Amino acid sequence: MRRLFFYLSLILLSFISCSQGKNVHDSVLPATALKNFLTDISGKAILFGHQDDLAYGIGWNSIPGESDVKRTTGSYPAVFGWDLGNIGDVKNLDGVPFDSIKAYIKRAHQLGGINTISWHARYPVTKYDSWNLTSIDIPAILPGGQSHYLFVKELDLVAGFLSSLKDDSGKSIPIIFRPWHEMYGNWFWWGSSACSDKEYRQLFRFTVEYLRNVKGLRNLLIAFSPDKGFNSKEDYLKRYPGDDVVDVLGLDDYGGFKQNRLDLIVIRLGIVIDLAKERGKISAFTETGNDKLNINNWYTSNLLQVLKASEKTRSISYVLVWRNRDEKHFYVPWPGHEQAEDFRTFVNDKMIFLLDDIKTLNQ
Ligand code: BMA
Repeated sequence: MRRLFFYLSLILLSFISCSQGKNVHDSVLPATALKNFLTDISGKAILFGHQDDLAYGIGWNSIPGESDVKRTTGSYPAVFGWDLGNIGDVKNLDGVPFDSIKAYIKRAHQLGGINTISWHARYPVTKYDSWNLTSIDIPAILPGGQSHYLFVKELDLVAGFLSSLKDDSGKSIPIIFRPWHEMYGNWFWWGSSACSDKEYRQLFRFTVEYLRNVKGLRNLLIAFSPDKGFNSKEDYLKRYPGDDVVDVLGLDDYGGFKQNRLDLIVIRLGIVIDLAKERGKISAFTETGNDKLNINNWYTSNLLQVLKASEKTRSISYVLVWRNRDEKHFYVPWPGHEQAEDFRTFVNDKMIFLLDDIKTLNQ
Protein backbone atom coordinates (compact mmCIF):
# COMPACT_ATOMS: atom_id res chain seq x y z
CA MET A 1 0.00 0.00 0.00
CA ARG A 2 2.80 2.33 1.04
CA ARG A 3 4.69 1.47 -2.11
CA LEU A 4 1.63 2.18 -4.25
CA PHE A 5 1.27 5.56 -2.60
CA PHE A 6 4.95 6.26 -3.32
CA TYR A 7 4.56 5.46 -7.03
CA LEU A 8 1.37 7.46 -7.31
CA SER A 9 3.14 10.46 -5.75
CA LEU A 10 5.98 10.08 -8.22
CA ILE A 11 3.56 10.10 -11.16
CA LEU A 12 1.77 13.11 -9.74
CA LEU A 13 5.05 14.97 -9.19
CA SER A 14 6.31 14.34 -12.72
CA PHE A 15 2.92 15.38 -14.09
CA ILE A 16 3.12 18.66 -12.17
CA SER A 17 6.65 19.42 -13.34
CA CYS A 18 5.86 18.57 -17.00
CA SER A 19 2.77 20.72 -17.04
CA GLN A 20 4.77 23.69 -15.85
CA GLY A 21 7.09 23.51 -18.85
CA LYS A 22 10.67 24.70 -18.85
CA ASN A 23 11.25 27.49 -16.40
CA VAL A 24 14.27 29.42 -15.30
CA HIS A 25 13.36 29.02 -11.65
CA ASP A 26 11.93 25.45 -11.48
CA SER A 27 13.41 22.37 -9.82
CA VAL A 28 14.68 21.50 -6.40
CA LEU A 29 17.96 23.33 -5.82
CA PRO A 30 17.63 26.94 -6.97
CA ALA A 31 21.18 27.09 -8.30
CA THR A 32 20.82 23.82 -10.22
CA ALA A 33 17.64 25.01 -11.92
CA LEU A 34 19.38 28.17 -13.05
CA LYS A 35 22.38 26.23 -14.31
CA ASN A 36 20.13 23.90 -16.31
CA PHE A 37 18.26 26.83 -17.80
CA LEU A 38 21.46 28.60 -18.88
CA THR A 39 22.82 25.35 -20.34
CA ASP A 40 19.60 24.73 -22.27
CA ILE A 41 19.45 28.14 -23.88
CA SER A 42 23.09 28.05 -25.01
CA GLY A 43 23.18 28.39 -28.80
CA LYS A 44 19.52 29.47 -28.94
CA ALA A 45 19.64 32.81 -27.17
CA ILE A 46 21.99 35.29 -25.57
CA LEU A 47 20.39 36.97 -22.57
CA PHE A 48 20.98 40.70 -22.25
CA GLY A 49 21.80 42.18 -18.85
CA HIS A 50 22.30 45.62 -17.31
CA GLN A 51 23.95 46.66 -14.02
CA ASP A 52 21.71 48.46 -11.47
CA ASP A 53 18.90 48.51 -14.04
CA LEU A 54 15.97 48.90 -11.62
CA ALA A 55 17.77 51.25 -9.22
CA TYR A 56 18.47 54.35 -11.30
CA GLY A 57 19.06 55.62 -14.82
CA ILE A 58 19.48 58.80 -16.78
CA GLY A 59 17.39 61.48 -15.08
CA TRP A 60 15.75 59.23 -12.48
CA ASN A 61 16.56 57.45 -9.23
CA SER A 62 14.59 54.91 -7.15
CA ILE A 63 11.31 55.12 -9.04
CA PRO A 64 9.49 51.78 -8.72
CA GLY A 65 9.12 49.96 -12.03
CA GLU A 66 11.59 52.15 -13.93
CA SER A 67 14.44 50.85 -16.07
CA ASP A 68 16.43 52.50 -18.84
CA VAL A 69 16.38 49.28 -20.87
CA LYS A 70 12.57 49.22 -20.57
CA ARG A 71 12.22 52.92 -21.34
CA THR A 72 14.13 52.48 -24.60
CA THR A 73 12.96 49.02 -25.73
CA GLY A 74 9.69 48.28 -23.93
CA SER A 75 11.09 45.34 -21.96
CA TYR A 76 13.22 44.85 -18.89
CA PRO A 77 16.56 43.13 -19.44
CA ALA A 78 16.76 39.38 -18.87
CA VAL A 79 19.72 39.67 -16.50
CA PHE A 80 20.03 42.14 -13.63
CA GLY A 81 23.45 43.01 -12.17
CA TRP A 82 24.06 44.28 -8.58
CA ASP A 83 27.09 44.97 -6.43
CA LEU A 84 27.91 44.32 -2.76
CA GLY A 85 30.72 46.90 -2.47
CA ASN A 86 30.57 48.54 1.02
CA ILE A 87 28.46 45.74 2.49
CA GLY A 88 27.86 46.57 6.14
CA ASP A 89 26.96 50.19 5.32
CA VAL A 90 23.41 51.31 4.59
CA LYS A 91 24.24 52.00 0.92
CA ASN A 92 26.52 50.21 -1.53
CA LEU A 93 29.51 51.89 -3.16
CA ASP A 94 27.33 53.40 -5.86
CA GLY A 95 24.77 54.82 -3.44
CA VAL A 96 22.08 52.12 -3.69
CA PRO A 97 20.67 51.11 -0.28
CA PHE A 98 21.19 47.38 0.37
CA ASP A 99 17.53 47.08 1.40
CA SER A 100 16.54 48.41 -2.01
CA ILE A 101 18.93 46.02 -3.78
CA LYS A 102 17.22 43.18 -1.94
CA ALA A 103 13.80 44.39 -3.10
CA TYR A 104 15.01 44.83 -6.71
CA ILE A 105 16.47 41.32 -6.75
CA LYS A 106 13.20 39.92 -5.46
CA ARG A 107 11.26 41.86 -8.08
CA ALA A 108 13.56 40.81 -10.93
CA HIS A 109 13.21 37.18 -9.82
CA GLN A 110 9.44 37.47 -9.57
CA LEU A 111 9.35 38.79 -13.12
CA GLY A 112 11.34 35.75 -14.33
CA GLY A 113 14.72 37.47 -14.62
CA ILE A 114 18.18 36.33 -13.55
CA ASN A 115 20.24 38.16 -10.92
CA THR A 116 24.01 38.37 -10.82
CA ILE A 117 26.00 39.99 -8.02
CA SER A 118 29.57 41.30 -8.15
CA TRP A 119 31.53 42.48 -5.13
CA HIS A 120 33.83 45.50 -5.25
CA ALA A 121 35.13 44.49 -1.85
CA ARG A 122 36.95 46.78 0.55
CA TYR A 123 40.24 45.47 1.87
CA PRO A 124 39.05 43.99 5.18
CA VAL A 125 41.87 45.41 7.32
CA THR A 126 42.05 49.08 6.24
CA LYS A 127 38.54 49.23 4.74
CA TYR A 128 40.06 51.06 1.76
CA ASP A 129 38.19 50.54 -1.50
CA SER A 130 38.90 47.86 -4.14
CA TRP A 131 41.19 50.15 -6.14
CA ASN A 132 43.42 51.18 -3.22
CA LEU A 133 46.59 49.08 -3.16
CA THR A 134 48.04 50.55 0.06
CA SER A 135 49.18 48.01 2.73
CA ILE A 136 47.72 44.97 1.00
CA ASP A 137 48.81 41.75 2.67
CA ILE A 138 46.83 38.80 1.34
CA PRO A 139 48.36 36.08 3.61
CA ALA A 140 47.27 38.19 6.59
CA ILE A 141 43.59 37.77 5.69
CA LEU A 142 43.80 34.11 4.63
CA PRO A 143 43.29 31.25 7.14
CA GLY A 144 46.09 31.40 9.72
CA GLY A 145 46.75 35.10 9.08
CA GLN A 146 46.50 37.65 11.92
CA SER A 147 43.65 39.51 10.22
CA HIS A 148 41.76 36.50 8.93
CA TYR A 149 38.89 37.21 11.34
CA LEU A 150 38.33 40.57 9.64
CA PHE A 151 37.94 38.87 6.26
CA VAL A 152 35.54 36.35 7.82
CA LYS A 153 33.53 39.27 9.21
CA GLU A 154 33.09 40.66 5.69
CA LEU A 155 32.11 37.22 4.39
CA ASP A 156 29.54 36.96 7.19
CA LEU A 157 27.97 40.19 5.93
CA VAL A 158 27.98 38.86 2.36
CA ALA A 159 26.50 35.53 3.50
CA GLY A 160 23.84 37.35 5.53
CA PHE A 161 22.80 39.34 2.49
CA LEU A 162 22.85 36.40 0.05
CA SER A 163 20.93 34.11 2.38
CA SER A 164 18.24 36.74 2.94
CA LEU A 165 17.30 36.69 -0.76
CA LYS A 166 14.02 34.79 -0.72
CA ASP A 167 10.82 34.88 -2.74
CA ASP A 168 7.35 35.35 -1.22
CA SER A 169 7.03 31.67 -0.44
CA GLY A 170 10.35 31.68 1.41
CA LYS A 171 12.34 29.91 -1.32
CA SER A 172 15.91 31.08 -1.88
CA ILE A 173 16.49 33.15 -5.01
CA PRO A 174 19.25 31.80 -7.30
CA ILE A 175 22.16 34.18 -7.80
CA ILE A 176 25.21 34.18 -10.05
CA PHE A 177 27.81 35.42 -7.56
CA ARG A 178 30.92 36.91 -9.20
CA PRO A 179 33.54 37.76 -6.57
CA TRP A 180 37.19 38.71 -7.17
CA HIS A 181 36.64 39.66 -10.81
CA GLU A 182 39.19 41.11 -13.28
CA MET A 183 42.04 39.44 -11.38
CA TYR A 184 44.66 39.63 -14.15
CA GLY A 185 44.57 43.42 -14.26
CA ASN A 186 46.45 45.51 -11.70
CA TRP A 187 43.64 47.82 -10.55
CA PHE A 188 42.05 45.82 -7.71
CA TRP A 189 43.76 44.72 -4.49
CA TRP A 190 43.16 41.07 -5.50
CA GLY A 191 44.72 41.82 -8.92
CA SER A 192 48.14 41.07 -10.31
CA SER A 193 50.16 43.75 -8.49
CA ALA A 194 49.25 43.01 -4.86
CA CYS A 195 48.13 39.37 -4.91
CA SER A 196 50.03 36.34 -6.24
CA ASP A 197 48.35 33.63 -8.31
CA LYS A 198 48.51 31.20 -5.41
CA GLU A 199 47.13 33.72 -2.93
CA TYR A 200 44.33 34.53 -5.36
CA ARG A 201 43.29 30.89 -5.66
CA GLN A 202 43.28 30.58 -1.86
CA LEU A 203 41.21 33.77 -1.50
CA PHE A 204 38.67 32.54 -4.04
CA ARG A 205 38.48 29.00 -2.69
CA PHE A 206 38.10 30.17 0.90
CA THR A 207 35.28 32.53 -0.12
CA VAL A 208 33.26 29.85 -1.89
CA GLU A 209 33.94 27.11 0.64
CA TYR A 210 32.97 29.42 3.50
CA LEU A 211 29.71 30.50 1.82
CA ARG A 212 28.77 26.97 0.80
CA ASN A 213 30.14 24.74 3.53
CA VAL A 214 30.08 26.93 6.63
CA LYS A 215 27.14 29.17 5.79
CA GLY A 216 25.24 26.47 3.88
CA LEU A 217 24.27 28.64 0.91
CA ARG A 218 22.70 26.57 -1.87
CA ASN A 219 21.45 29.33 -4.14
CA LEU A 220 24.75 30.37 -5.72
CA LEU A 221 26.33 29.76 -9.08
CA ILE A 222 29.88 31.05 -8.82
CA ALA A 223 31.43 33.01 -11.70
CA PHE A 224 35.17 33.27 -12.40
CA SER A 225 35.48 36.45 -14.38
CA PRO A 226 38.91 37.50 -15.73
CA ASP A 227 39.54 40.77 -17.55
CA LYS A 228 41.08 40.75 -21.03
CA GLY A 229 44.60 40.03 -19.69
CA PHE A 230 45.00 36.53 -21.19
CA ASN A 231 45.88 35.13 -24.61
CA SER A 232 45.52 31.39 -24.21
CA LYS A 233 43.69 28.76 -22.22
CA GLU A 234 46.76 28.39 -20.00
CA ASP A 235 46.80 32.13 -19.25
CA TYR A 236 43.08 32.12 -18.51
CA LEU A 237 43.53 29.30 -16.02
CA LYS A 238 46.55 30.76 -14.19
CA ARG A 239 44.34 31.88 -11.29
CA TYR A 240 41.53 29.38 -11.80
CA PRO A 241 40.58 28.17 -8.33
CA GLY A 242 39.16 24.78 -9.40
CA ASP A 243 36.14 23.15 -11.03
CA ASP A 244 34.57 22.41 -7.66
CA VAL A 245 34.21 26.11 -6.79
CA VAL A 246 33.28 27.59 -10.19
CA ASP A 247 30.10 27.24 -12.28
CA VAL A 248 30.35 30.08 -14.78
CA LEU A 249 33.41 30.99 -16.84
CA GLY A 250 33.31 34.66 -17.73
CA LEU A 251 35.04 37.48 -19.51
CA ASP A 252 35.07 41.17 -18.59
CA ASP A 253 36.23 43.05 -21.68
CA TYR A 254 35.85 46.74 -22.41
CA GLY A 255 39.33 47.37 -23.85
CA GLY A 256 38.87 45.27 -26.98
CA PHE A 257 36.08 47.62 -28.13
CA LYS A 258 38.00 50.76 -27.17
CA GLN A 259 40.99 49.57 -29.20
CA ASN A 260 38.73 48.48 -32.06
CA ARG A 261 40.08 44.93 -31.76
CA LEU A 262 36.87 42.98 -32.13
CA ASP A 263 38.98 40.11 -33.47
CA LEU A 264 40.73 39.82 -30.09
CA ILE A 265 37.45 39.81 -28.18
CA VAL A 266 36.23 36.98 -30.41
CA ILE A 267 39.42 35.04 -29.65
CA ARG A 268 39.05 35.63 -25.90
CA LEU A 269 35.38 34.64 -25.92
CA GLY A 270 36.40 31.54 -27.88
CA ILE A 271 38.85 30.55 -25.16
CA VAL A 272 36.20 31.02 -22.47
CA ILE A 273 33.60 29.03 -24.43
CA ASP A 274 36.00 26.17 -25.25
CA LEU A 275 37.07 25.85 -21.62
CA ALA A 276 33.46 26.01 -20.41
CA LYS A 277 32.47 23.22 -22.81
CA GLU A 278 35.41 21.04 -21.76
CA ARG A 279 34.60 21.49 -18.09
CA GLY A 280 30.80 21.40 -18.16
CA LYS A 281 30.48 25.08 -17.18
CA ILE A 282 28.33 27.98 -18.32
CA SER A 283 30.08 30.66 -20.39
CA ALA A 284 29.16 34.34 -20.16
CA PHE A 285 30.30 37.78 -21.26
CA THR A 286 30.09 38.88 -17.63
CA GLU A 287 30.90 42.59 -18.14
CA THR A 288 31.31 44.85 -21.12
CA GLY A 289 30.13 48.07 -22.72
CA ASN A 290 31.19 51.28 -24.38
CA ASP A 291 31.15 54.12 -21.83
CA LYS A 292 29.08 57.08 -23.12
CA LEU A 293 28.48 55.18 -26.38
CA ASN A 294 31.10 57.18 -28.22
CA ILE A 295 31.55 54.41 -30.81
CA ASN A 296 29.03 54.85 -33.59
CA ASN A 297 26.05 52.46 -33.28
CA TRP A 298 28.06 50.39 -30.84
CA TYR A 299 25.35 47.82 -30.17
CA THR A 300 24.96 46.62 -33.77
CA SER A 301 28.34 47.61 -35.21
CA ASN A 302 30.39 46.19 -32.33
CA LEU A 303 28.63 44.09 -29.69
CA LEU A 304 26.38 42.16 -32.05
CA GLN A 305 29.29 41.50 -34.43
CA VAL A 306 31.27 39.91 -31.64
CA LEU A 307 28.35 37.90 -30.24
CA LYS A 308 27.39 36.57 -33.66
CA ALA A 309 30.90 36.18 -35.05
CA SER A 310 30.60 32.39 -35.19
CA GLU A 311 28.62 29.37 -34.09
CA LYS A 312 30.92 29.32 -31.08
CA THR A 313 30.41 32.89 -29.89
CA ARG A 314 26.65 32.46 -30.29
CA SER A 315 26.75 29.84 -27.55
CA ILE A 316 27.56 32.39 -24.84
CA SER A 317 24.67 32.43 -22.34
CA TYR A 318 24.48 36.11 -21.43
CA VAL A 319 26.10 39.50 -21.82
CA LEU A 320 25.93 42.24 -19.19
CA VAL A 321 26.67 45.93 -19.76
CA TRP A 322 27.58 48.31 -16.96
CA ARG A 323 25.53 50.97 -15.21
CA ASN A 324 23.76 54.17 -16.28
CA ARG A 325 25.06 56.56 -13.65
CA ASP A 326 24.46 59.82 -15.56
CA GLU A 327 25.13 61.39 -18.94
CA LYS A 328 28.87 61.25 -18.28
CA HIS A 329 28.96 57.53 -17.43
CA PHE A 330 26.40 55.23 -19.08
CA TYR A 331 26.17 52.13 -21.26
CA VAL A 332 22.51 51.86 -22.31
CA PRO A 333 20.95 54.64 -24.43
CA TRP A 334 17.86 56.40 -23.07
CA PRO A 335 14.85 57.08 -25.36
CA GLY A 336 16.08 60.43 -26.72
CA HIS A 337 19.67 59.28 -27.26
CA GLU A 338 21.00 59.12 -30.83
CA GLN A 339 21.78 55.40 -30.47
CA ALA A 340 18.35 54.46 -29.06
CA GLU A 341 17.19 53.13 -32.43
CA ASP A 342 20.39 51.15 -32.86
CA PHE A 343 19.88 49.61 -29.40
CA ARG A 344 16.33 48.61 -30.38
CA THR A 345 17.68 46.98 -33.56
CA PHE A 346 20.17 45.09 -31.40
CA VAL A 347 17.58 43.76 -28.95
CA ASN A 348 15.24 42.83 -31.82
CA ASP A 349 17.84 40.41 -33.15
CA LYS A 350 16.50 36.84 -32.87
CA MET A 351 19.43 35.76 -30.68
CA ILE A 352 19.20 38.59 -28.15
CA PHE A 353 16.78 37.97 -25.30
CA LEU A 354 15.26 40.52 -22.96
CA LEU A 355 12.90 39.56 -20.15
CA ASP A 356 9.83 39.50 -22.43
CA ASP A 357 11.61 37.03 -24.71
CA ILE A 358 12.32 34.67 -21.79
CA LYS A 359 8.61 34.71 -21.00
CA THR A 360 7.78 33.45 -24.48
CA LEU A 361 9.86 30.32 -23.76
CA ASN A 362 7.31 29.26 -21.17
CA GLN A 363 4.22 29.77 -23.30
C1 BMA B 1 33.04 51.29 -12.20
C2 BMA B 1 32.37 52.64 -12.24
C3 BMA B 1 32.39 53.21 -10.85
C4 BMA B 1 31.67 52.23 -9.91
C5 BMA B 1 32.29 50.85 -10.01
C6 BMA B 1 31.53 49.82 -9.20
O1 BMA B 1 33.08 50.73 -13.47
O2 BMA B 1 31.03 52.52 -12.70
O3 BMA B 1 31.70 54.44 -10.85
O4 BMA B 1 31.78 52.67 -8.58
O5 BMA B 1 32.29 50.44 -11.36
O6 BMA B 1 30.20 49.70 -9.58
